[in-house]
Amino acid sequence: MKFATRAIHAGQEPDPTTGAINVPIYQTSTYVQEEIGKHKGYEYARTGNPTRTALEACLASLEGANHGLCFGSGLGASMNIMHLLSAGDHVVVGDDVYGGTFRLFDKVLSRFGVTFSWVDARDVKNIEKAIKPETKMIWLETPTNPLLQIIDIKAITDLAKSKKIATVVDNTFASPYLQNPLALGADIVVHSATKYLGGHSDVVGGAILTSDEEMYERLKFHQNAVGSVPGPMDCFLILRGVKTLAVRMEAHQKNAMAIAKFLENKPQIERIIYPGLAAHPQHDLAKKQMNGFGAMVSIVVKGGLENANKFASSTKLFALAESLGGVESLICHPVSMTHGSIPKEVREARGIVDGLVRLSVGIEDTDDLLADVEQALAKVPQLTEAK
Ligand code: P1T
Repeated sequence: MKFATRAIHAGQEPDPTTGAINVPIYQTSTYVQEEIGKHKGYEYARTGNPTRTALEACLASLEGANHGLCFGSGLGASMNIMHLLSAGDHVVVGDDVYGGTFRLFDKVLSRFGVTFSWVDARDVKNIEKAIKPETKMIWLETPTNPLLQIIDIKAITDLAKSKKIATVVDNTFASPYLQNPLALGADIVVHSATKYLGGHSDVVGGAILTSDEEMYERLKFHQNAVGSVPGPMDCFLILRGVKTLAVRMEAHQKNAMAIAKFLENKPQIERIIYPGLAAHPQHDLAKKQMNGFGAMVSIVVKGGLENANKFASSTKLFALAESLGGVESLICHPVSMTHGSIPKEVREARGIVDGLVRLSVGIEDTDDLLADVEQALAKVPQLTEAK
């Protein structure tokens, strides 16, 4: 079956008791057993819940994975993956990642004796150089948050396999509709389901997908043992969102391309970053490993914070808020919002500067979004020289 069909049907048989077309919200914490040791496959809802099972099966199908596991947030899913590691293990991480991932690794996991090397993952040689005897994992995001770098998944997983190192790809920005890292050699895919999977900015969730049996058993053990599972209502909402993922992503990226083209070469803008523009340094790689370019657009406004703020506070349809991937357009200032936990000198060295503004382009009418961006840009003074 093709993607759009799997998004609607995978893991979602009509309810055997009532015929309900949608998987019910099994709002229960426990399940009655017939006699000691005899039950219907569910004992306690941290360990398993049928609404969650349906979501896990659906997402696994969309990523081409044998197994799926869902969590109460994207970071909950990421932490569950990190439980594969022990004190003394080392991880090589692409240096442009969601600020919360940086915080989890740098401020939490480092206290447990796991060490990290942050490298520019656009060049596989940087990954290779950072590998040590104790390296157990390579962690990548692509496209990255917020600079929309494209990382060569195949080149890195080839290297990782030759050294028996696991590769994890955070596929949140692409969604499984646009990119399937397992097919490119990754061992584990992680998603913030809060974003395109849920798609309506009404739920926080996370997911892990893998076809590696041994890793799956360990990840499942920790899902139950550590316990950051999602509730059934949240699983239902994500399942409902996923049904329209294919049509939403098409609409999202059509709008994103229009916005990116409009913003290209505007005098108030120092830099525009969208993988779909021929000027993007990894445009060809994006074409090769993705089925589209996504709907995140980042820009550096000339004049730093002051003008970035003028722009971000002048849009009317693009709401100034964290998060992304919902039907409604959002605008975010990474320095003060999503990436605020990264020390100033570190983030500036990585290109996360005060003038950077990130757009999550929604699925409203293209002309309305263009008009909104145009009127907001008109409020930004045109500087004769960039600060
Ligand atoms: O928010 P949560 O569901 O826990 O997901 C964390 C996460 C993981 N990976 C990526 C690539 C992400 O972008 C996020 C969350 N990001 C935002 C909230 C944001 O505005 O960028």
